[in-house]
Amino acid sequence: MLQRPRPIAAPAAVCIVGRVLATSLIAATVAASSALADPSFLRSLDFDGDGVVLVDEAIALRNLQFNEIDLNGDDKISPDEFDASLRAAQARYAQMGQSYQAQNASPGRIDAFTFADTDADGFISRREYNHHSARLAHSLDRDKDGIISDADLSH
Ligand SMILES: [Ca+2]
Ligand SMILES: [Ca+2]
Ligand SMILES: [Ca+2]
Repeated sequence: MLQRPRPIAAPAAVCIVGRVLATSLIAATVAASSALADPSFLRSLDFDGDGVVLVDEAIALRNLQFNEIDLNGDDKISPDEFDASLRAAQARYAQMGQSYQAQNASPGRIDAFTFADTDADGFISRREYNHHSARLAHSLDRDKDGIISDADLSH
């Protein structure tokens, strides 16, 4: 059962995050996309708080997250590093009073990892990660106008 986060008296950007999270869960890619769905990440993009984020900016900034997830710097994300990034995301959501449903079931992690590991070698390479960033950001931009807006996420 999907349960949408319900921020109370939240600014527009935070409401967007709730819908991004719900959308991502439906797509079953939320775990691999945790950096993009990260509330602070989206807020950092949405400077004027109008709920609009450029697709290209979302891709570029999510790509930068690779270096944070790749803890040992071998230019690929192992399952352990992936799990660590999920735990960090969960902690950030908890700070905001939101739950991170993808954490509730480990099969969700496995699915998301497998989804991003397109050559199935057991690691998410930088190339695979960047490819997934683009795929995710473009999937959120439903009307394909190059921005992820409130309208894209409201249906
Ligand atoms: Ca690594
Ligand atoms: Ca791989
Ligand atoms: Ca759009």
